Amino acid sequence: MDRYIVTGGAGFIGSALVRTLLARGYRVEVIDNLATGYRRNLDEVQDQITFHELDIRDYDRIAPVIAGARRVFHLGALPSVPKSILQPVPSHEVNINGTFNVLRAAAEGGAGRVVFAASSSAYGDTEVLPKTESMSPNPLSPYAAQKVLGEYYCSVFAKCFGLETVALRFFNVFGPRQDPTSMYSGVLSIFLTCLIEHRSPTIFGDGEQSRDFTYVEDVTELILKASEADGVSGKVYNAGNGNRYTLNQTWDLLQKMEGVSIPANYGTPRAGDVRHSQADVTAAVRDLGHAPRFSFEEGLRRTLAWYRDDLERQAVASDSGVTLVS
Ligand code: UD2
Repeated sequence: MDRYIVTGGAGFIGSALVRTLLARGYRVEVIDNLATGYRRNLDEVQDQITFHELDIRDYDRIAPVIAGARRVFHLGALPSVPKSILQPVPSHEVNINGTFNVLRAAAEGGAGRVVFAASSSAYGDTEVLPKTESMSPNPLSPYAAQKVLGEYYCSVFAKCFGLETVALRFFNVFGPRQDPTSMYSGVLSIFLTCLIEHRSPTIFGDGEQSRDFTYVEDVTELILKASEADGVSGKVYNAGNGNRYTLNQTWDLLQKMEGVSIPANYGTPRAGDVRHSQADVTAAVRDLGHAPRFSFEEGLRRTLAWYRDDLERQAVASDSGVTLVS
């Protein structure tokens, strides 16, 4: 049976993709070193997958797993713009050397198409919105530069080594299982847990920066489409929703949804931050059949419900003395 590899499959987007693939009846193998992902993200599907606790920096160990796979979804990365500024070495090693290793393993091992998780941060600040793939990259952080180089490597592997590749620039993906506990966590995971616990979030800067927040299931569907579409190898596509909301609008919306009033705190702007982000999805719709289904509000509702259930699960587990080991 054909094998589908997901690097970073214990992460929040990767574990959602694993579920999407399993729902299609595919045989799924995960490569993850659990640096930022968690085994618990795969809890109820663990019997249906093969889990390889491996680091993508270790070519010799990942190569045999990737060899011969029908599709490789390369989502393994050290995310976060600020983390890449504070700790550029590990993020370089994982995001650049690790990506090279995955592509090399796929090319040398005769694997099928690799779909790479690139980033909307590639654009930096542009004068024009929405952002289209024809704009020149303008990375503002090591993380953004690493993701742009990953795209270049994808296209070069397609040109020079005959490996099929597609890079998708993810635009601020959110949804269930996004880890809210780190200082580098995605802003919506932080906002949603603050909302549930009636705490004020800290907004970095004036809150007028905007993002194209994209619900995770729309992204996993697009990843699947990108893995099968004809005539797209070597190309780069936006994986966004096409809308944008400022952080102030977003926090207001969440308070209205819950019927509460919790003023946010404001802190200093974050280094490396992009001011505005919004995807032009024309090319993804045309070439890949992208069809986002979830409005921002619907995505927020689903994610909020998931965090609420998860907090209750954790409370029950701690009352019963069970330790949730990640
Ligand atoms: C970037 C990419 C995104 C993805 C991600 C991976 C852009 C536009 N987006 O996300 O596509 O690759 O990196 O890490 O580059 N913020 C607060 N308070 C908080 C946390 C964040 O105000 O507690 C702000 C932060 O300063 C930023 C916005 O919220 O302006 C979004 O931050 P984020 O860390 O969720 O994602 P971002 O945009 O760096």
